Amino acid sequence: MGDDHKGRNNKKDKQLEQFRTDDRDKKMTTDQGVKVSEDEFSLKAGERGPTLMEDFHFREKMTHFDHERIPERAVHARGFAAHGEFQVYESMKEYTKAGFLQDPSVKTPVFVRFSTVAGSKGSAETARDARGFATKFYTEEGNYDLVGNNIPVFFIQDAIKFPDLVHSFKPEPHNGMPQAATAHDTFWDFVANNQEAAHMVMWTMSDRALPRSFRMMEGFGVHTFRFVNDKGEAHFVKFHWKPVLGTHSLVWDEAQKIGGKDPDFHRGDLYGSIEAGNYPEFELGVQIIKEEDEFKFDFDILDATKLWPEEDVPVKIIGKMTLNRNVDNVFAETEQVAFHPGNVVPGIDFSNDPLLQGRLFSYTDTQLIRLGGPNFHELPINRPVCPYHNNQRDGYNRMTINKGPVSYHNNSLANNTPATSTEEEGGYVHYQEKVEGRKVRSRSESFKDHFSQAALFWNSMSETEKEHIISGFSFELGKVGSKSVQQQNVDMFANVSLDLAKAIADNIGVNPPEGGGSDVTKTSPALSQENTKKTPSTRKVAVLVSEGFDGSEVSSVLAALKVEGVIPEIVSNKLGTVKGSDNAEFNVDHTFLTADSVLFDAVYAVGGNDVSQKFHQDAMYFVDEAFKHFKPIGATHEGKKWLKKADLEKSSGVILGDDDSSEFARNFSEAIGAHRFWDRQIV
Ligand code: HDD
Repeated sequence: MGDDHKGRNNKKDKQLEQFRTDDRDKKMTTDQGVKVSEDEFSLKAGERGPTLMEDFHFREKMTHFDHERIPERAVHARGFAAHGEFQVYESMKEYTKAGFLQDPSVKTPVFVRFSTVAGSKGSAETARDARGFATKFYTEEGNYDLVGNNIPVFFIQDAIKFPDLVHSFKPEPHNGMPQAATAHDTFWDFVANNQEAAHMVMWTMSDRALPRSFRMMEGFGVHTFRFVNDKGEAHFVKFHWKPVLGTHSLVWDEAQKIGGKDPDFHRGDLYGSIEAGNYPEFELGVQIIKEEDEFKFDFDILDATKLWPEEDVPVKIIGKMTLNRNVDNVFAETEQVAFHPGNVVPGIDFSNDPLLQGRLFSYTDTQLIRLGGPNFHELPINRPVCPYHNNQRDGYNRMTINKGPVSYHNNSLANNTPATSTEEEGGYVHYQEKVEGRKVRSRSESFKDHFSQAALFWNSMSETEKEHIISGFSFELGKVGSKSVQQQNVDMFANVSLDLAKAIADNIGVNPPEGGGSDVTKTSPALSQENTKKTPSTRKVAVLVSEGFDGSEVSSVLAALKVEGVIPEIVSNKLGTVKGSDNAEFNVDHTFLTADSVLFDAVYAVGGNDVSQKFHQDAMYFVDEAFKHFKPIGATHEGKKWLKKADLEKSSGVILGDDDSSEFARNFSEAIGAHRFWDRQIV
C-alpha cells in the first residue's frame, strides 16, 4: 500500500512534516546543539566526589525531565487519536455555505480524538462512561471542530452546572476514590438532586457506555447548531457520526475484566486496525429543522438533554470520514490537540442552547492552563492549513516571527492590513438572529420535562437491553453507601418506568417506589442497538490449538473466516509454533497467560492430539467465559470436550463441526456476524 493511501501527503500532513524529526542514526547534542561526549556519568570532582553544577548536559537533561508533564484535561483526560480524511457525498449548498461541505471531490484532512470522560490519563479504557468523539476538520476556511460524545444528550442543561457535575463524578475529594467510575455516592446524589440528568443517565447505564471499539460507536454533536447558506438562510442542525461497522458494545462483566487484562483495549484496537489497513469509517449525518418549525416539537430544541427522534427528523447521510493514519507522537499530537466547539467556519453557526454558550467560554480557558499560554494554536497539530494573520502578539512560547512595526488596527503604515474580509470574501458574519429579553437567571418552562425522553429511550430498548440497564443501575447504586441516596434515585427513576425502578429497588434492598410511572408509550427504533448493522468484519477470534491438530481442516476454516474479514489469532500453551497434520504449522500469537477470553469476540475450540490436563483446564475456562459473555463458539474435535456444561452444545451460537469444514466455517462466520446470543441470558 502506497504512502498516499495512509493519508500521507494531504495538506495537514505536509504541514506536520516540517516539524517531524527522526533522531535515529544521528549524533546526540544538547538542546543548544553542542555534541555530547558522555551520557552515563555526571561530571564529578573525583570518581567518588560530588557532581558539579557546571555539568550543563546533566542540568539540561534533568530539568527537561522534571518539566515533562503537563496538566491532564479536566475531563476527557484518557484519550486516543488518529488522522484521516472527510469527503462529502453531495453538495450541501442548499443548507450551508461551509466550503468543506460543497464539493464531493475535496478531501478535508481531519484529526479525531476519542476519550473516556471521568477517568485520569492512565485509567482503564473500558470503564462505564460516555465517550468523547472530537473531530478537527482542517478546512480551507479555517479549523472546524465538532466536539461531541457517543451519547446524543447531556447531563445538564446549563453550563453553570458543569463544575458541579464533574465534581460529583470525579473521585471523592476526601479519599480520592473511585477512579473512572460513577458508582459512588456523590454522583448519584447529584443525579437525584439535579433531575435533568435523567435522560443521559439512562444512556450511561445502557450498553452505549460500554463500546466494543471506538470504531463501533456513534458520535453526536449533541447541541443544536445552525447551518447558514449563501443567501443568509438558516436551518437548525444536529450532527451525527454513524460507524460503518455498526454500533456495538461489551457486556459489563467483560468490560470490567478487560480493564485489568488490557487497560489499553480501545487504543490498541484503533491503533492496530489502522496499522492493519482496516481503516475505521464513519458517515456524517445531519438532522435539519427549518427555523419556522422551532416550536413544533414536544421538547425544546435548544435543550441539550433532548434528542430529535430519528423517525421524526430523519438523519440525512452527507459524507464519510476515514481514519487512515496513526499519530507519530502521542504527546505532540494527541495530548497537545486543543478542541473548541467555538471553532466554526462560515456556514456553521451557534444556537442559544445555554450549555453550548457556556462551553464556548470553557475550552479556551482550559487550554490556557493546560498548554501554558495563548499561543497553543501554533502547535503543529492545532495550526490551520489555510493562511492566518492578525494582530495578536507575544505571550509564552510565541513561535511565529511577525515582521514589521504594525500590530494594530486601524493603521495606515501597513495599508490597514491585515485587512478584514466582507462576507462575500469569506469573512465570518454571525447569523443575525433577533434576540430580545430581560436579564434573568432562570430556566425556560420548556426545559422542565426531564422524564419523557428518558422513557422514550427505555421504551425503545429490547428486553436484553432493558436487563442490562437494570443491572447497570443495580451495580452503580449497589456501590452507593447512603440509603437515602439510593432511595431518592429509585423514586426518581420511577418517573421513567415503574418496572425499572421496582427492579432496582429489589436488587439494592430499598423500598419500591410509592408512585411514579410514565405515560410515554412512544418508541424510537433507531435508539436500540439491536437494530444496528452486524458483520463479522474485523471481529477477533481466538483459535485454541495444541500439537497434532487437524491441519487441513483448521487451515481451510481460517482461510474461509479471513475472507469474511474475521481476524483469527492462535492461542496455545506455549509461544513459538504449533504443528498439525498435513504439514500445517501456525505461529502462536498468544498463550493462556498472555491472552484471555474477554479480549476476543469469539472462540474457535480446536485442540489437537496432544492436550495436557492443564491445557484442558485453561481451554475450558476460556470457552466457558466466552459462553457467559454470549459470544459465538465454534468447536471441532477435542475442542468439543471443552463445552463442559451438559447443555452448552445445544445453546445458540455454539457451532459444532467435524465432517464438513466449509459448512462449519459458513455457520461459524454467520454466528460471528451475529455477535452475541442473548437468549443464553438467565434472568
Ligand atoms: Fe466538554 C473536553 C465533549 C460539555 C468543558 N468535552 C471535552 C472533550 C470532549 C467534550 C469530546 C475532549 C476533547 C479532546 O479530546 O481534547 N463536552 C463535550 C460534550 C458536551 C460537553 C459533547 C455536551 C454537549 N464541556 C461541556 C461543558 C463544559 C465543558 C458544559 C463547560 C462549560 N470539555 C470542557 C473542558 C474540556 C472538555 C473542561 C476539558 C479539556 C478540554 O476541554 O480541552 O473545557
